[in-house]
Amino acid sequence: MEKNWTSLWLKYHAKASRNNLKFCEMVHLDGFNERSAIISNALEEFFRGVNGMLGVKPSLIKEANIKNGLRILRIADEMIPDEGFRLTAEADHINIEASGENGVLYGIFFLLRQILMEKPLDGINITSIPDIKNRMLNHWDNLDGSIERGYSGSSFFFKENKILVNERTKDYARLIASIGINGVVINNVNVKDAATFLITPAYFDEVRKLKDIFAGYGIKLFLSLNFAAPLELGGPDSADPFDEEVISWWRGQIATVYEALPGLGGFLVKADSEGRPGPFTYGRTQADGANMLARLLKPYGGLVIWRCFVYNCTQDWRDRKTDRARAGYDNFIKTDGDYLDNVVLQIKNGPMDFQIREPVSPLLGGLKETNQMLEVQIAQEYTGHQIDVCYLVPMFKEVLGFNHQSDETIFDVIKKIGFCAVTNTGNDENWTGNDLAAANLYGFGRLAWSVSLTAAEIAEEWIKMTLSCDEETVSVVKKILLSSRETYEKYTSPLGIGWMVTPHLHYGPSVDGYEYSLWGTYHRSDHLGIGVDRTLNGTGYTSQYHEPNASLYDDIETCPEELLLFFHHVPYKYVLKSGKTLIQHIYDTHFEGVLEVEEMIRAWEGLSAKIPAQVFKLVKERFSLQLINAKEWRDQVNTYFYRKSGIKDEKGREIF
Ligand code: GCW
Repeated sequence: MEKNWTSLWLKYHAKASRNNLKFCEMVHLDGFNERSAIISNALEEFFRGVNGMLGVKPSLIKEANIKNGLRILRIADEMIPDEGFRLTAEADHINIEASGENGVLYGIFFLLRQILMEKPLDGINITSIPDIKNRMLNHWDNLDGSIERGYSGSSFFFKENKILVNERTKDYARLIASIGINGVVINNVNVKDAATFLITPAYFDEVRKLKDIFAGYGIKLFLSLNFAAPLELGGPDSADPFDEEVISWWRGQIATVYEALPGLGGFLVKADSEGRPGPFTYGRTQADGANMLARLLKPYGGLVIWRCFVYNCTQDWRDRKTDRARAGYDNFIKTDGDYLDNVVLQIKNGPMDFQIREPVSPLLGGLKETNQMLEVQIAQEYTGHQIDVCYLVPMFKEVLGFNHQSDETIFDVIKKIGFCAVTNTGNDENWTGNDLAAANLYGFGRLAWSVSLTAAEIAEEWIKMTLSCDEETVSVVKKILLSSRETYEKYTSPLGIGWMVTPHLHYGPSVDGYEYSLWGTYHRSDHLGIGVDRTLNGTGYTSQYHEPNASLYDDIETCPEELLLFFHHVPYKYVLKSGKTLIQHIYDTHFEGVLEVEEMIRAWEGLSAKIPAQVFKLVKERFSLQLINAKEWRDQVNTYFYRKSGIKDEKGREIF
């Protein structure tokens, strides 16, 4: 198969600096087996990397007394847990110490990263242990090859209801292992049609191949499950988790699955959500549904990851009391403590749905006795479809660092369980549609490994590995990435209100696109003001937070301004802390957003001689689409609010 995909940040091209050569000429293994899958992959990676970058072909030697090389040794896990590693440089060699094979793999990737970034290995002395236990990617890939909310081509896992296993699969495993990912769900959470059959022998052989490839890189494979599978696979005519026939059907099914696929991580389940069936259909709780599966998975060490994206998607827009933002909390809080220990609740970062600005979901950490995993989306469904640049690491850091209750952050809530992202990959040559969108994939993995890394540090690593270590390139691209989220926010929906997007597609503006819909996604603008009243006088959503956040959000004067319209219905003439009225703020930010995109484009163009030609061209093309999008947003939003409010722009700019 001809390789028509890039190597992203694992770009083992010749590097000028050969200072590191003295550490790369030989390898000695102590306490690890060179033939085990993970170790042999780790060695292969090291050989490939240093061969490409430094032109050396290291040999594996038996004698412990090595010179000019790498000594890999096993230590007790009280010193460094399974996935961690310690790296120390001595005069003529480097030690990688780890208690488990994964640690070795991650240690090697760390070394290669240093070389890629042209950093000397001399004097290195670091211990690295992942901050979060499960670091996962969720693919929304369908078996026909399409990808729900995918903007990077088609699936590289599925095509025409068949599973693809090829060299690209292995390269993908290498890429995500290199950033510390240790779990992957390969199919869409909306499990329909052929995907329901992934848990039947029809697919076992191919799923096993995928599972084994990933296992060789320390990654567990998971499948999304159809809760209504019994009905669709010829089992009982019900999916009621209390029905004995249903339970015994699942018992048999799960036994078959684990016999064929030992070591499978478990299942991800979207139930009672957006038309997917679930326990509510039978008058049971979410815990009843999750526990039924968890009990059966327990003997195999499998996890049930249960999504909390459960809300009424057939709402009446006239109804001002029902509030979609409340739904996750209202549906799950009552079940806190009811879940078996191999159940994990997977909760989106915000209470709505991956908007450019949302408060942190009050369910995260609102639950006290339940395993929780944070879900974010790097597929930019509402944040520019990988056409518009939108580096999301700053947002993820805000969420993890959110002080949700005295001295407890979201990171504290999830660190022992997990962090996952809906991924942005597809079979495009560059994997992520826009080359710059790969910074989100890279960034998610690195952040999940080490939450104290700053968004700037992560961006810099990615740029150096992927584009170039040239100072100007690093500084210009870093600036573009770091300002991109705010820029996107400026030209799209203001102050946390969200939505206003083209229905279904979710790219481009349509201010009233969802205003009179069933989806619970309203901005409630009238001639006096804009925003949803979620205070105690409104939908009462603010009461789902702990103090001090509950009061902070409830009071318009203390509510963080970037979330003002999420929590309050605010008059156009309300004066913000900047001294500007709300309406003027809307106009100003929308004009600024477009100017900032123009500025980014100029900055990118200045790098034409320094960026690989194809990347330069493709990103430039995306930027021109982003500019069109930004102008459309600016003009539609400004015009809409000018017409609603009748208030003119103080600066007299063109509004239609
Ligand atoms: O926002 C919605 C998306 C759906 C997605 C759903 C979910 C997979 O528009 O496409 O379905 O979220 O998260 O389940």
